[in-house]
Order: sequence, then C-alpha cells, then structure tokens
Amino acid sequence: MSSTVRSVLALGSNLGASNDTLALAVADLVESDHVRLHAVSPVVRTKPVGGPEQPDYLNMVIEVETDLGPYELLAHCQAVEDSHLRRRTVRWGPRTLDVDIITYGAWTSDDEKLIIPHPRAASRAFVLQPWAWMDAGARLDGRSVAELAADAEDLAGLVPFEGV
Ligand code: PH2
Ligand code: MG
Ligand code: MG
Repeated sequence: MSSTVRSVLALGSNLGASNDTLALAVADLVESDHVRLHAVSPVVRTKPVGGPEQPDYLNMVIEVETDLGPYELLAHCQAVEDSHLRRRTVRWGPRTLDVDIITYGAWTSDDEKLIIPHPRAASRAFVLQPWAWMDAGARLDGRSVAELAADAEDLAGLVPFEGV
C-alpha cells in the first residue's frame, strides 16, 4: 500500500448469530489487500437506539489502515454487509450487520451519500465507548471520545459482552 489513511469503522448486529457475524465481518473487511487491521475494541451489548422495537445489539469498533479512497472504502463496507445478508428495509431497523465509516483520516464530507465524521457518532455511546476503550486518546469534533461517551444518553444501556 502506498499512501494510507487510518479509518475508524463501527460494526453492529442484532439479528442472527451476532458475535460470529462481527468476527467474520472483521476478517472480511481486512482480507482485502487494501485494508490492514490496526486496532480492535471490546464487544459491547447495547440497547437499541431509535427505530422499532428490536433485539439488543452487539457493537464494536475497529481502526483500519487503508489506501482505498473514502467511497471505495464505503463500497467495500457495503459489500461486506451484503455478504452477511444485510437487507435495507426499515431505517434503524434490526440488521444482521451494519458497518459504518466513523472517521477517514482528517477528511470530512457533507455529501448525502457519505457524511464524515459520521453525523450521529458524537452522541452514540455504542460507538464512543468501545472506541474510547480501543484508543484512550481518541478525539472527535475537537472533544475526547471518552468524554463524549460519558455524556451520551445511551451509555446506561451498554454493558461489556459476556458471551451467549
Ligand atoms: N444502529 C442503528 C440504530 N440504533 N442501536 C444500537 N444499540 N446499536 C446500533 O448499532 C444501532 C442502534 C443504525 O445504524
Ligand atoms: Mg449505523
Ligand atoms: Mg450503516
């Protein structure tokens, strides 16, 4: 890989064998010659935020190093979602696998297809808390990710994943 960027990806699943799906998805994401795994967070169990009544989620974040452009990385994440039978029906509805790009280096975008940093990440403990555990010095929107996590409304519904 020539010129590379560090990117934080958030993974979530609340349908099917979620822990297996997350593990396979991380492997699928970094199997590409264009993506290297840099860091992995713990897995957390979280109460659903928004959407219809649905099962609890398992969430985690990873940091990758990539020479893919942001839209290429988005297509790669969506291909991994599709390979885990992701269906896009209900917004914020239950899903086998969600892979969201949270940050892509220092790059920012307001494009409707790809908003970076992720527009809701700064208020979501299910992204922020595993991220803070993975990288204690991480910052988002000029604030510490650990501090943002402490302020997030959904923090109370988050527990470390203790197995099935
Ligand atoms: N993803 C959503 C909506 N709500 N809630 C939790 N706990 N975890 C998620 O990953 C999640 C959510 C939309 O992507
Ligand atoms: Mg999402
Ligand atoms: Mg998504």
